Amino acid sequence: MFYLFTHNDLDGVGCGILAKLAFKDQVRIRYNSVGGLDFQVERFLERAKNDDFIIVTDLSVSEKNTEKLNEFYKNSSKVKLIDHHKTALHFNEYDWGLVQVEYDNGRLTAATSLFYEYLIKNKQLEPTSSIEQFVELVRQYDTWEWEKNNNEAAKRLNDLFFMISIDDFEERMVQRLQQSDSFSFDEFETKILDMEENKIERYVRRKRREMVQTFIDGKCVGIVHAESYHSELGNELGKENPHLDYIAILNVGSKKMSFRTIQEDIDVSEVAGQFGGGGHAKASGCPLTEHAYQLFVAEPFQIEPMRPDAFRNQYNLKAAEKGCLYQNHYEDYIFVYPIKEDLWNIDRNGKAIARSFQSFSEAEFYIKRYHSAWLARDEQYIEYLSDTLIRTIKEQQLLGRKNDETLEIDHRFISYDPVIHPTGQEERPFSH
Ligand SMILES: [Mn+2]
Repeated sequence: MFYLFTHNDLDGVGCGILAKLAFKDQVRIRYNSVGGLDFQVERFLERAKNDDFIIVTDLSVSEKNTEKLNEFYKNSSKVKLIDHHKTALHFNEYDWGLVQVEYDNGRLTAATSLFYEYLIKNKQLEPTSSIEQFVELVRQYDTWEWEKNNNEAAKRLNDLFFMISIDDFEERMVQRLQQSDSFSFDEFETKILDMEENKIERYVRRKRREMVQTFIDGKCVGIVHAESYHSELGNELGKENPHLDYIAILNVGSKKMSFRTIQEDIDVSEVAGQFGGGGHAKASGCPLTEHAYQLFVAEPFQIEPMRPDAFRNQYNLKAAEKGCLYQNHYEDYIFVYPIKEDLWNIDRNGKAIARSFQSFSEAEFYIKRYHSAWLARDEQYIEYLSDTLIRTIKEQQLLGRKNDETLEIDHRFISYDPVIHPTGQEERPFSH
């Protein structure tokens, strides 16, 4: 009998599906969390028979179990551990360890892809194009390569995995891969995936209006409270707000928070590390400690959420040659305009700020990051332009009055229109 101990995420269950395809009813599979594996392996080793073959995929065993597995291997040669995590590379010291982080061409491996190649090499599984497609979707999802390649099917496979039970998922996939020439979702799966996608979209749209931005520890952070869809939320908010260093997603109920970034130079595992958490450079998490609560919940509580940029404008358009207007909660009017090619200025409440920018996006980055402003609606833009125009005319008139001689008077108008004198008195220069 084969015994497979594997992770309970998509990559781990991918290995389970391959094992079912290869060994049929000659395999027992246990899906484990990272913390639950060692107990299961230990229990197995207490009862194992000599002809049992134990395979561990996508997870590492403890030092103690490593010793025990090595003993078991010496007697039977029936042990294999296959993993793709850097932290597991030391298992390669053993004959039964197979740990590889990336392929020769630089692409990242997944446990499912390594296990697939292992089974084929051992002639325990016939390669087919549907299995190959499935394995590649799992690999792309597990390594985040799907994002770069915009591989929606990989993302949807993982969504489906979380929408139905592991048993149901395993059964569906095994059947599909045995019967179909190429991998695709069936009608039912497509339907529930579409529904889920709409639901996520609505959720993200709502959350977008709740995000506040502030500086914490010198980093510009977007903060949002959410219970679910952290990946989608972090991703969308990050892409929409490139002026933010990272997004913090808080769940006060479970006293946890997670961090996401799309910035090359930001490592959010460092941020999580400060509060006793960890993770990857682009996605991490930590407990919501009292200190973190102060910084991320209590202090930003007064801040009004950022508003999204106006999106139905005809006149106030980003990067317009005639300039465009931004607004914030402090009632600042921020006007961005080019003064020549590759040189943009910003006026804040009618005063030019002390520096200029080499591109519109650089100027916008500054406005959003340091003034928490959004693109104003057309109505505000027109009001701003007309106010500015009137003020300019008035200023010129005041100036003109001071140098009366230089002012050219058009008698046709003046004879009809009363003129307001700078003293405030109305005067009619020509009485008839
Ligand atoms: Mn994995």
